[in-house]
Amino acid sequence: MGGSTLTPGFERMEWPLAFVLSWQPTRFEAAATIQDLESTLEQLRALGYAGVELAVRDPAMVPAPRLRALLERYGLRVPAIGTGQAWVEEGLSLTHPDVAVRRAALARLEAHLELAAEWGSLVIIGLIRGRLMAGVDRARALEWLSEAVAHLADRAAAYPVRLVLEPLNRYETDLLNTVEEALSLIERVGQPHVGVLLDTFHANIEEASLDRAIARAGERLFHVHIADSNRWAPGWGHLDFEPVLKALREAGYRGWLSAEVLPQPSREEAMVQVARWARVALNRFPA
Ligand code: LER
Ligand code: MN
Repeated sequence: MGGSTLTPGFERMEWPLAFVLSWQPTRFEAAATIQDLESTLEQLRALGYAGVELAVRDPAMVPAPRLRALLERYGLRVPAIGTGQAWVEEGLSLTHPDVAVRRAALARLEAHLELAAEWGSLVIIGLIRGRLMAGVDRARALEWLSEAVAHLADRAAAYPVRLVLEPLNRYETDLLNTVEEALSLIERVGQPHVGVLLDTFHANIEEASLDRAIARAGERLFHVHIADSNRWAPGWGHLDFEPVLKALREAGYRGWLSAEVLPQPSREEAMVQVARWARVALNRFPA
């Protein structure tokens, strides 16, 4: 397989499509684990995906040369690397009261930057920013977070790699739930290669309007996660994607649509549904 032949219908797609998988077993349920890497990549390619986004707890666990060879064989790119499992599985957080934990989180993200440089990926700062813990007030947590992001942004500029802050819903963190909050931290950091990742599942919970949130992010919108209201594949919940896609087009968005969905009713069926949805939805609103 490989080459540039696309599944019929994908020629007119405005945004390349990716599917989020977890490199290692995880408790984070919206990233299906790669069971058999090669057959999964082959399936993604056959369905017309252009990329696979990888959730990587620790880059030291990833056999980079083998993966690179497989990505080349199936013509897939890695648009972004998710880092949240370092929090979910190990408790690493950029805003932890213990300085040793904060340093470990920062060191882990430095390793993610190196991997991202090799793959040409964005690095996602999602759950690894942590949440407010006893004895830490919000101002202090945001100060630690902006210092950490500024430090990572300096490192990232040298590769170069871009960073994205992902607003997450209130049930997962109490630090940066909306695009507005992410933008104010980004402004504080003041670096052009730090932007926003909008996840339609989180934004549907936290934003007053998805299309206004996209417009507000504007040129700072570097990456998009798609999932329906229930975090199933688009089309299997009740989110109206039409205003979302129109807003992306109006914002001049040129990044990826990366499906971060529950592996329901199975990973394979979710992969097929995302591809089917993309074919219909994106052709309905051509550029
Ligand atoms: C990650 O992209 C995400 O959306 C969160 O729910 C968990 O990190
Ligand atoms: Mn997400």
